[in-house]
Amino acid sequence: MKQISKAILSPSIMCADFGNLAAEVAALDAAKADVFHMDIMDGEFVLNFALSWHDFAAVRAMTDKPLDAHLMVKNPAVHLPYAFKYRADIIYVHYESGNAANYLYEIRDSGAIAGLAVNPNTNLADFQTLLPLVDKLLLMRVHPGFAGRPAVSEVEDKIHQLTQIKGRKFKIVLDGAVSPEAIAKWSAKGVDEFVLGTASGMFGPKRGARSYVEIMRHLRDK
Ligand code: S6P
Ligand code: MG
Repeated sequence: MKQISKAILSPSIMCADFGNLAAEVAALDAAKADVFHMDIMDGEFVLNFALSWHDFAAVRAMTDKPLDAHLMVKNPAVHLPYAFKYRADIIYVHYESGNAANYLYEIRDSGAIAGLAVNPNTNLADFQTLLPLVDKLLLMRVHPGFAGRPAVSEVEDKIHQLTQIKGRKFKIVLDGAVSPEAIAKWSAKGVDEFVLGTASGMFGPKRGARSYVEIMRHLRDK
């Protein structure tokens, strides 16, 4: 069995067609998306606004699949009550937002899966002591804020180092510029989950006329 068949594939909903959101969520659900990746931004941590909690609540009502909340925000304390209220299954706080240990404890206490997200320029040595508090580690392969950005090549070393940790208890998730080739390469090396945006062909011009079922099958066949 190929490694990729075990990978968790998580479409990034900020890339979906918001004019047809209910149909998009239903089609992704039917295509066997594992997790719906929800990018929450505040316009300060990153210079963009993707999804709001209003959007999150709407998607929550449309599917029983797990939803994550990737908090690209300056002050997670303001946002965590919403993540709990709208039953985010997985909650990622950024290391760069500060106070990550406190937030990770709070997320675990709530019963949600505790995720830490790290930007491309953040080194493993900076967040290593937090790893025992982490269920999922999301590595940004692009500078966060927008879809369609190029991969930062220096991140590859960090991914490699993390996949080499013996007895690792947390899952590794890649977000940003996740191409079919990146999925094939890194799933074989032990990366557990991939966020699907434009580089995967799930959304945007690379998609062409393909259905989500076809794309998901193509990515799982890699
Ligand atoms: C970006 C955000 C991501 C994007 C995804 C887009 O800041 O966290 O989840 O939605 O990376 O993917 P791509 O392939 O267009 O970079
Ligand atoms: Mg994201």
